[in-house]
Amino acid sequence: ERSTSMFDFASYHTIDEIYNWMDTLVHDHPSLVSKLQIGQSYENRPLYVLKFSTGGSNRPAIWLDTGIHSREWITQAIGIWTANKIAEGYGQDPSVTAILDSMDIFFEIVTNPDGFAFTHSSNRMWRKTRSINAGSHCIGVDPNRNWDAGFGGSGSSSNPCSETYRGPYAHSEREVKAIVDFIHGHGNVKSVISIHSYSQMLLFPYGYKTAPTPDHQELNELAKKAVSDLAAVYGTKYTYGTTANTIYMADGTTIDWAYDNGVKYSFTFELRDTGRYGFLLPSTQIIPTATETWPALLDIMVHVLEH
Ligand code: ING
Ligand code: ZN
Repeated sequence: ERSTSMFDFASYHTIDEIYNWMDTLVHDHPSLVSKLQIGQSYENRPLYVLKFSTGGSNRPAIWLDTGIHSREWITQAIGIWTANKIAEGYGQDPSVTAILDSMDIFFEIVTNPDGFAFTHSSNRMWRKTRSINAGSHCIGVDPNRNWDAGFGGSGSSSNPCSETYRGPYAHSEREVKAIVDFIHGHGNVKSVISIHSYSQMLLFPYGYKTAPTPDHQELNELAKKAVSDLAAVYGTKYTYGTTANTIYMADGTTIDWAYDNGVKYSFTFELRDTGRYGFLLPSTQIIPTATETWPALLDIMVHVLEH
């Protein structure tokens, strides 16, 4: 019989396995977890979001996404582990219980399904979407340069063959537009946590300019606490700060769009490692990475709850 207790969290999985697992999670936690479809990918795959809610109507919400860059396999993998941890934590873990007693969590695990399928079938290192670019033989748009936040600046490319191609216009990618429409339609999203790999960093706005946000001090303090609690688990060291100052200038990113659209607590994790394995992180590191990231995620979610 189907049960999440039978699922192998310590392995990497295909999209079919992950989509089946989502149904199992909903089946095992019917009063807490439901599955929404927020749109379709370029190749017409469903864009699924897990909703964790104990009731109310349009409660303040936290948005989490993993796998917007398809080759960052550790992110979808910890997405599965983390979604299970949330589902099993309600009524058991005091922080999870407090969060879900007054807020909802939305979790998109396979945020770029076409790219993810392609990393399994053809090219393990595929990052972008799989949309056809008019007038070019190169495929795909960088879905973390496609958002309407400083779109078209120097931290992205106008060349369709580039890994950071921004696309023909902001929100040209269905996978991005679906999230934009969802967050705008919801209207009460307080936090966006967009999970990438690799580099071991915790980033917050801005990436399209060097000016600090009005909330810089609060976001910086929260990031400092989160990386400290992450390091306390196995000693994994993260740097933290604004995208522009910590990694590089990048425009059209998820978290800058979220912040400029009223979502104060907007963060990106860059998970393990720092380059030894890079995107090809061994599956033996899935559970350790998920385990150490969890207290950092909880720090952010609890802070959102208390503010
Ligand atoms: N790195 C991110 C990228 O899109 C990033 C870094 C994250 C920039 C969030 C801006 C905002 O380039 C990877 N590895 O994808
Ligand atoms: Zn990425």
